[in-house]
Amino acid sequence: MKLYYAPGACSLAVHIALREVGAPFDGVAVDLARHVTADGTNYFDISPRGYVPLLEFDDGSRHTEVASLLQYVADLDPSQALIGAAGSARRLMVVEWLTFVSTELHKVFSPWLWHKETADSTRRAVKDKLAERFAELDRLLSEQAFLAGEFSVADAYAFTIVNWANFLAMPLTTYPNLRAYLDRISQRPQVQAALAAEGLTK
Ligand SMILES: N[C@@H](CCC(=O)N[C@@H](CS)C(=O)NCC(=O)O)C(=O)O
Repeated sequence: MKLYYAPGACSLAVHIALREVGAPFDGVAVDLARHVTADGTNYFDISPRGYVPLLEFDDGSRHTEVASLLQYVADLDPSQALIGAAGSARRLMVVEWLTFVSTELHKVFSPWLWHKETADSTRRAVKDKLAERFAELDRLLSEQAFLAGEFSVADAYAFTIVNWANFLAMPLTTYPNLRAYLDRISQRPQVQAALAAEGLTK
């Protein structure tokens, strides 16, 4: 299996999950500014939308969408510790949070805050929306360590996306529980390994 990724992009969530479940994979870095891989392949020939993450199976089939890939990867572990059994309340909670991160965080940050041409009014509205969502998470995380009980793929996704606030110089100082949550996740050995492999550790 191959994971197409870009350092620090949303693909990091899938990278973390693959390491957490111990699934063998080869990482292929993509330069998203030019949409090429290290060997010069035009990435649009691999991923028609030009997006990471993309998982390529050994039979050549290709699959995208962070929330779907995370469910697939979590199910590779027979214990399903990162997602819960089909039909369980834990599974519903994890999928609920995956959907929340995808629609209320990931696609609020992206593309708006990454595109310099985004109007200031849009930028302000986006930041206000994110502030509401961060405050909600901060309240929740004052009472629990992770989004859905124990660490799950939803936490790998939230960790990846909420950390973009640092890249975009959005201080998280008013969200101490959210900051502690990010620290807690960053200390997991497989998260450290994924960050190191992507060149993101200091
Ligand atoms: N709907 C996709 C979105 C993936 C996405 O936004 N990927 C970004 C990186 S975080 C990307 O590859 N952007 C490259 C581009 O816009 O050309 C998913 O959930 O996987």
